[in-house]
Order: sequence, then structure tokens, then C-alpha cells
Amino acid sequence: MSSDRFPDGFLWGAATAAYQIEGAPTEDGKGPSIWDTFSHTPGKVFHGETGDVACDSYHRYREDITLLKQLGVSAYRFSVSWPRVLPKGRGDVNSAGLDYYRGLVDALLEAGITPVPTLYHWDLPQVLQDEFGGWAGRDVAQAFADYATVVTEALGDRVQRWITLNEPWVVSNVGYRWGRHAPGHESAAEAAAANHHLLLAHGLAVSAIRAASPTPAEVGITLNLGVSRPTSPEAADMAAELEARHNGVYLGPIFGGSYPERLSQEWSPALLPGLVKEGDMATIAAPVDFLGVNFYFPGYVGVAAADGQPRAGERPLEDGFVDVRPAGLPVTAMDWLVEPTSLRELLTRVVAPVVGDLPVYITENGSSWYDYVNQDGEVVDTERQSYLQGHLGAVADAIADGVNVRGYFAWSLLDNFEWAEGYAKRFGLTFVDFSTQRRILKRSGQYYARVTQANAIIEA
Ligand code: PNW
Repeated sequence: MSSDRFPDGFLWGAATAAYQIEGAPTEDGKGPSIWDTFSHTPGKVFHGETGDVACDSYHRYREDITLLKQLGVSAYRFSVSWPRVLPKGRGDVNSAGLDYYRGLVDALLEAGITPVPTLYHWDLPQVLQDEFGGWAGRDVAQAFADYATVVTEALGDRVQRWITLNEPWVVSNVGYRWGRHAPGHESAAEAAAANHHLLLAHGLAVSAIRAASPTPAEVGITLNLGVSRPTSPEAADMAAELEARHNGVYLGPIFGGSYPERLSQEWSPALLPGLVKEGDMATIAAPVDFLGVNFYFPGYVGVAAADGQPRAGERPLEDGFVDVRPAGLPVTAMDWLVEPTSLRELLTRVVAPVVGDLPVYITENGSSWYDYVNQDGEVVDTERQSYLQGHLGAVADAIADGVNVRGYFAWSLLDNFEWAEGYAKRFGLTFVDFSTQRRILKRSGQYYARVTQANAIIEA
């Protein structure tokens, strides 16, 4: 048995998001979000599935906290549904919606678990989509800051650590550029605008949260950062462009006050006339207390074959480049590569040079497999255990490299509504039988419990 200890005080957690687990889309005055609309639009989600019930966590959160206890985690990252709190996006506060989160936070604290809410995990109030064009409209940024104030005023006496946004890259690109997520638009200009307004919303919210919090609050943002590895020297420039789109667009403004220069026209908010207004970059660069990093898989980029035909495992990118799947690396049910060393590379090569000594939390990391309950009533998810062990090793290596990683949140506490993929692809440490809502801790959950208990990596 090898063991690899984590620093004392290392924060072990698990993560979820409101639309993926809560259900209860109209209960207690909740307004519709763009994900309610999108999932109910035929053809948008696998099998026409929706988050109408999901894990029913709106009613079962106490049971979910029992699961957190079984995992032995000391923190829970969940998200607050904006239209539950403000059904019209702005104005009248729905106190019943806030009561749900008050109840959740109180129950967590009673269980000795630190609540770490994310204020935006993709469920924009539908009215703000209709009125402003969603994140493509500038006014949504101020609306978000006002919403952040409302939530901080309600929960700030018991919440000390806040995450503004989850993965603005996915919101702007998957939602506005490629249309595979809500609101389902396909516009490069809207995507660039959304990107800038998300960053602006983050910056405004950082000050709003600090101003509204009765205790000194720690505020950060969660980014899904990536490494892009060229498979030949000719692909190096493209790999750098991909990293600029993924990382630089966010790290540049937040930690340096400017967008990266190397970005191509249709990816750079700075090149869209009239988008970036005076003072915006300073607002976006408001100092944060930590950075949240979500990581799942690395990217490899190569040059397409001369005849333009994709070779095995390749997918076309743009301008004669291809996304490559190197032989020998496992892929998950999402078709995502598994390669733990890329997480260490991300933290040491990409993150640390930009954030320096700032605390970093891995706010999501995990893998999806087609899990099932066997005849003994168990879920034997060996692949997820080895994914976990490998990636925890990468985090430990990055810490040894000197990166200030302070905690790790497994994605996810529960199998849940995986956006456009519906329910087939499972990410949970807990299996959810969606017909009965029965929860079963998977082998990976039992493994994670041993890790959190030992504060060390254990053989899976
Ligand atoms: C994240 N990509 O989404 C989200 O924060 C979670 O809500 C989600 O369930 C989880 O990862 C698993 O998918 C991502 O295409 C979606 O690179 C897409 C990508 C990355 C993250």
C-alpha cells in the first residue's frame, strides 16, 4: 500500500449544481430558467429528458447530506438557482426560494460541512433571456450583481466562501457559439459578447458580495481550464490558440486586466467593436481570494491528413487541424480522454504562473461511466476509482511542485441531469435510481471516504 498525504487542513468536498439535481421547477414560486425552456424543446436533450425531477434534491437534501457525511467530506459545493430566488431575474425576491437555501445551509452547518455556493451554474432566469438576449446583453451583468447582493444578504451570516460563476467558457461557447446548451444560439458575435458580460458580471459580483457580507467573505470564480498538447511542431500555434480561447480569455482579464493578444478575431471580446467599455477591465480584475479549477480531460491537436480524411480517433477542428485521441489512453462514457498527468501540467504550467500563491481549489473533477447495480446490489465502478486515484495523485504532485492547491471537490455527489446528455452518462460517487430515487454509494464513493478519512491517497 502506497500512501501520499495531503497538507493538513486540505479541504475535501463534493459538488453538484441546482438544475442538475433539484427538480421542483415550479415549486414555491420558482420562475423558469433557460434550462427549463431548453430541455423542454424537442431535440435538444438526449431522449428528451429534463431536469423536472432530476434527483429530487429540493425535497431530499437531508438524505443528500447523509451521503456527504458518509463520504467524510467537510465541504459541499452546490449552486443557487437564480430564478428560485428572483423568479423574474430582478426585483421581487421570492423568500420561499431563499428559505430552501437557508434550510440547506443550516443543515450542512449542523452536519459540520462547509457550504460553498456557486451563484451561477447555467440556469439563467428565462425573462432575462427574453428581455436582454441573455448574457449577450450587457444589462444582465448588473442584474447578476444585484442577485448576488440578495443572496449574500440572506446567507452571508452563515456562508463565508462564494463562487460567482461556473465555467464561463461553457456558457458562452456551448450555449451561444455552438448551441448545444441553453439558450441554443449559434453566433460567434453573441458568444464573444456573452464572454465579456459574464466576466463583467463576475467582477461586479465580487464587490457586491464583499459589500453585502456581514463577515469577511472569500470570493472566487470557477473556470474550466485546459491543456492543449500539439502532436507535431506544425500544430503548436493552434494548440496555443486553443489554450488562449480556453484559459487566456479568463485568466488574462481576471488576473492581468486584459484579453490575450494572440486570440483570433471571432474569439476575442476585445476585437468586437463597442463591446468593452471604459472601466470594464478594471472591474473584471477585482482581486479574488481563490481560483476554482474544473478539470476533466486534456486536448491533443494535430495536423489533418493531406487527403483531408480523418484518421482513427480524429475529429476535425478548423483550418486543417484535428482533435486527436492518442492510442492507449482510456476514454470515458463522455468520450473524454483520461490522462491524470495533464491535471498536474495544467496546475504547474498554466495556473501557477498566473495566480502565484493564491489558493486554488479543484472545484470539479470526475468521470462518467455507464454504471449499473449488480446482483449483489452494488455498483462496482472500478474505472471511476482509478480515475480518482490518478487525478488525486496529479493534485499531490502539483502541490509538491509548489502549487497552492487547498482543496478538491469530486464531481459529483450524485448521478444527475448531465445537460444535453440527459441521465445516461453517470458522474456520481452515489448511484441514483431515477425511477425510485434510491441512492446507493458506489465503490468509488467508499474509496473516496477512505481517502478523505486518511487525508492521503490510498490504493484503489
Ligand atoms: C462541467 N467540455 O461541464 C459542469 O460544470 C458540470 O455541470 C457538468 O456536469 C460536468 O462538467 C460534467 O460534464 C462541462 O465540453 C461541460 O469541455 C462540457 C465541457 C467541460 C465541462
